[in-house]
Amino acid sequence: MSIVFYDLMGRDGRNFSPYCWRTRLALAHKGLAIEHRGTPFTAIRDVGDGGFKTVPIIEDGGKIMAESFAIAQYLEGEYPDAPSLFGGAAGEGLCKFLHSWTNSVVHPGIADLVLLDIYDHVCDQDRDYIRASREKIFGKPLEDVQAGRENRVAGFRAALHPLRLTVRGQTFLGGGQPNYGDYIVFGAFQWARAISDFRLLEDDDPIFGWFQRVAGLYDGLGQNAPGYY
Ligand SMILES: N[C@@H](CCC(=O)N[C@@H](CS)C(=O)NCC(=O)O)C(=O)O
Repeated sequence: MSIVFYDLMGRDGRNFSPYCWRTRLALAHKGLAIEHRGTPFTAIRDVGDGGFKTVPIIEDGGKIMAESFAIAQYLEGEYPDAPSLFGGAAGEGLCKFLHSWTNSVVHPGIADLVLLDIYDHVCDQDRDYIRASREKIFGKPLEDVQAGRENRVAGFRAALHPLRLTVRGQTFLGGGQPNYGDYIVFGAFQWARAISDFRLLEDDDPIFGWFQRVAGLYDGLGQNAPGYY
C-alpha cells in the first residue's frame, strides 16, 4: 500500500516547500511508493482531523503525522530493511545539526532573496494569506524585503563556505552516498529553484555541482520537477 504524501502545491504544479522536499527524497531513498497529494497552504487545515498547521504530512496505514524530522525518524524505524537515511545514531545526530543549521541560517538567507517570487508562485487561493502572513513576519511589504537582493547575494554565498568546503571534497554530505543530511540542505535550494530565476549560486560553485548531483538522484526526481534551472 502506498504512503500518502501531502506536499505543498503552488501554481503550475510547482512543489516548492523545502521541508516537503526533504520528505519526498527520504521516501524515494527508502524506495517507498507514494500517493502524492498537492496541497495549497490554505488547504493544510483540511488534512486529517484538521489539526495540522504545516506540511509535509504523511499517512501510512492508520498513522498520520507531520514534522519532517519526525517523519524521517519514523521511516527509518518502520522500514529498517530499506536503505538507511541516517546510517546509525551518530549520523542521525549530525543530521539534527544540519536540520538546525538549514532552518536557522540557510532558510532565512534565502527567504529575503526570493520572498516576492514565492508570492508570485502560490496558488490563487493562497495569495492573500501569504502576503498578509509573510508581511507580518518580515514587518514590511514583500517587495521591500526582496529589493536589493543583487547586493545581498554575495553575503549569502559567503555564509555557505563550510558547505562548499565539504562538497568540494566529497560527493555527498553523506560521503560517497547521499543520506538524509543531503536532503535537508538540498530542499532549501530546490525551494528557490522552483519559484525563482534569481541565481543563488554561481554555475562553477561546488555547491551548485552538489545540488545537481542530488537533483539527479532517483531518476532525476529533483531535476525533473518544475523549476527555473
Ligand atoms: N517544522 C516543520 C516546518 C514545516 C513548514 O514550515 N512547512 C511550511 C511549508 S514550507 C508550511 O506548511 N507552512 C504553513 C503556513 O505557513 O501556513 C517541519 O520540519 O516539517
